[in-house]
Amino acid sequence: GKISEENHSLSRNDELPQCPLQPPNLQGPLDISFAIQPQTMDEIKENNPLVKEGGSYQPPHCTSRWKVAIIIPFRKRELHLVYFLRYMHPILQRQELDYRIYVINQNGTGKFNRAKLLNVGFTESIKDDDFQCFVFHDVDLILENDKAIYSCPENPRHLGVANSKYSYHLPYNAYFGGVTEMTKEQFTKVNGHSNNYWGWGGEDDDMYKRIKASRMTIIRYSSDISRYRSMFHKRDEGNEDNPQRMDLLRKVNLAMEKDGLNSLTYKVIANENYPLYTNITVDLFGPE
Ligand code: UDH
Repeated sequence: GKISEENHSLSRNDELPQCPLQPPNLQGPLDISFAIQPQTMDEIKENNPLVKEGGSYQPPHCTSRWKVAIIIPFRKRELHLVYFLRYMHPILQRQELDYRIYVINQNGTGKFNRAKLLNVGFTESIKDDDFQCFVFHDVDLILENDKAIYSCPENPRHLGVANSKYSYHLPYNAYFGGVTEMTKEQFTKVNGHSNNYWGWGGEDDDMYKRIKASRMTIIRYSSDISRYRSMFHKRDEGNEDNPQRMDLLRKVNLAMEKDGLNSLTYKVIANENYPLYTNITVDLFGPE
């Protein structure tokens, strides 16, 4: 029955030693190219035999120190997702994480809402498992150095420090975009992301303000390891500049208590375990 199965996996886990603080198989700087042919999902699966249905992994020889949900906001970026899975699965395994990849796919053609998708990913993933921390990860960014470990941080961590799109420089000091990581406690303390940013821009600055208003500091790895290569894309349909973002940003400190995880409404259209990731297609109830 179910109970004895659970007991079995628990006792097996208990016998494994904790993974070392420094994973032994990290490679450092990585060769990332988008010029090479994309692989098929079947090929990527073959190259990652230990990844389980739904896109999860646990190190076979040790108990991971960190249980991490990777949350990807998504709509119509299939090719980016192929490269993401191809490059990121091996990196996350070398980092000896206990992880699962969630693709949160916005249904329909209405205005895109990146931050609300991230809130959905958080809310849905904690129904599956006891994740300790959450990496909010754009699909078009690939880590170029596996020493930037996606470990659960003691303070909210900005990972998208050096991005090829910005000539590997932080565009501004208060930048909190691209890839970020927060523990469950940190994320719930700020009431998650805002749900009100429809279209492009501002939602990452909003989160920066929430963190500051909650008296937390932001940490970063150095730019030589927290490096990302970004995949080229044209402006997406349905993600035009949001003209309201400046107004919204002025009111973060007042609004954050009522706008976030505690006001999140959505409808799950599909929740599917694919071989390399969990796909959650969601209706966000957009303004149009
Ligand atoms: N995303 C999708 N589909 C979309 C839009 C966004 O999957 O249609 C996701 C994807 O994970 C992407 C992330 O949301 O990596 C952020 O996308 P973005 O297009 O908002 O951000 P990016 O910085 O592009 O990649 C900016 C477009 C040009 C900006 C010009 C500013 N004036």
